[in-house]
Parts: sequence; structure tokens; C-alpha cells
Amino acid sequence: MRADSQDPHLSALANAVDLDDLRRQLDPLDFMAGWNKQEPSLWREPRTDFKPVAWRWEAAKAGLDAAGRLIDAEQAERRNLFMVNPIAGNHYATLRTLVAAYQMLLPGEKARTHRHSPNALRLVLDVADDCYTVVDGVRIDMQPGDVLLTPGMSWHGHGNEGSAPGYWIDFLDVPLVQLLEPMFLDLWEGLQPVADNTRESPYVFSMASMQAQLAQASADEHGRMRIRLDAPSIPTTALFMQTLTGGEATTRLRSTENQIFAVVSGAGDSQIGEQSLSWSRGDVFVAPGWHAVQHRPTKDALLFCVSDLPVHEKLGFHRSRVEG
Ligand code: 1HN
Repeated sequence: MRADSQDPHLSALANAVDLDDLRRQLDPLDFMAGWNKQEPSLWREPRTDFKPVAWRWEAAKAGLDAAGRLIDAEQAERRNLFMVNPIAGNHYATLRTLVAAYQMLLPGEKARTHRHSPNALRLVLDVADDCYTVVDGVRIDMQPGDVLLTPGMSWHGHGNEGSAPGYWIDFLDVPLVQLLEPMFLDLWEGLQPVADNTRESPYVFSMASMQAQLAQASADEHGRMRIRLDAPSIPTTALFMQTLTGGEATTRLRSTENQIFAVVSGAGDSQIGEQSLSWSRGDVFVAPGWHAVQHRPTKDALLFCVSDLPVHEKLGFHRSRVEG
């Protein structure tokens, strides 16, 4: 068919003499011919650049203690060390959708209140008395082993009026929000005033309450002794606490979800895809999607898992498979 457009460019396009000519004319119009794709856009099974890696609590603590001498919490905004997956071009994310960071607050310091669309939560490592977070005006005193939620757009800041530094691990869905782009951030002047002080909150999971729930739990379909924390306020993220028995390896499982593991107690190693990672208390390690995961505790252990499973499930993308 001949095109008789008035526009000479369109006419030239419609009458392109060969594929090279067509490509040259489509290029400045920001069209890419499907047959000229530089890279495949589909593949048979999940692929990721993200790597299975581990971060050591011992190293993080040494780094945070140095930072404690060198920068105060006000200057730093948050005194934290992000766990950056070591892949080309990445300067932030721990996995595709999630980021984790170790944070420390010195006695007498405050980390000022802010709020943002990303959901956040913390796993408390070491605190003495009077280290707390303030979520929407409610002071929550931190205790070791706590999982504390700060859902998206809830005001949150931290204070330490105790005698020892407070250390914890932050987990956020910031990379997911960056991908989808609904990012909002509001800053408060200083720390939000405390209107109430309680640990009775749907945002608080104490070690004692999680242990009690685990004691009642039975093994899931894959033999895992694990509970899922009831956290509907954080719709993008699933939180699990799992007990591992020393010497008993778990079933090798693949799932499309991205998982961050933090070691609450115990020691061992895990096989994540081709990689073997050893761990002990306070360490963090990651399983990018579709890597087979097998934990091999050398001692009884408690593992905390932060996963983007709800995103996969809600969007109909979730798949898992037991590996032989
Ligand atoms: C954040 O708000 C906190 O409030 C910690 O303590 C870590 C990492 C990325 C973005 C926001 C906090 C964070 C964060």
C-alpha cells in the first residue's frame, strides 16, 4: 500500500525502502522495532543480578561505633549502615524491593521524627533501658528481640535516654517504592512529643510473644517451624520468625519472593543458590528470588525473615518449588 501523507516525513516512513531505512526513521521517533531488540525481554525462569550475600554484625557494630565518635545523630539524620548488594550500578538496595540497614543511637541522642510512604520495621539487637521509638506520638520502649513496625506515612523518630548505645536493624520497602514512584516524605521539627507510652500495640512483637506463638506452632507443609507475624499495616511485606534445630537442614525451597534473613540467635550456614553463607547472631543474609534456600544450623537458631511475598501473591506472580 502506498501512503500519500501530506507530511513528507510520514510519507518517507511509510515508503521505507528496506528494514535498515525503516529502523533509521523509527529511531528519532522513539520507536523500537520488536525484531531489533538489543536484549530479550522475556526468559524461561526468573533471573536476577542480585547476589546471595551476608553482612556481619561484628563489622557493622565496629563501623557504627566509629561513626558514633565521628558524627552525631542530628547531623547524620539516621546513623545507619545500609547493606548494599554488591552488583554493578547498585548503591543502595539490599534486594530488588527491599533495603536493610544497621542503626545505632547513642545515649542522650534523638533521631528526629519524619514520615514517608515506604513501610519500615526494626529488629532490635542490643539496647539497655530507655531506648525507644515514637510512632504517631506513642512511645514504645525497645527491648532486645523486638520487631517494631512503622507503617508507611506513620510519624516515627527515636530517642535514647539510657546508659548504653541502642542498636537495631531497619528493613524497608524503599526500593519497591522507588520502582513504583509513589514516594512522599514529611519532616517534623525534632522528635514528636510523646502522648502515650505503651508496648501494647499492633506495631509491637516482643520476643516473649513470638516465642510463645512459636511454642504453639506446628510444622508447615515444608517442615518449617515458623510463624508469620500478623502485620496487616505493612501490606507489602511478610514477616516470619523461624526456629531451626541444630544439625537439621531445612528443605531446599525456591520461591519468586525476595527474602532478607536476620539471625536473632544461634549459628549455622545457608545454601542460597550456589552460594554457601555462614552466619551467627546479628548477621544478615539475603536470598534473591528463585534461589533455592536451605538453612543448615550448627546450633539451635532463631531466624527472622523479611519478604516481599505479599507483592508477588497479590499480583498473581508467586511461585515456589521444592528442590531435590
Ligand atoms: C528510616 O526512616 C529509618 O526512621 C531508618 O530510623 C532507615 C532507611 C531508608 C529510608 C528511611 C528510621 C531508613 C529510613
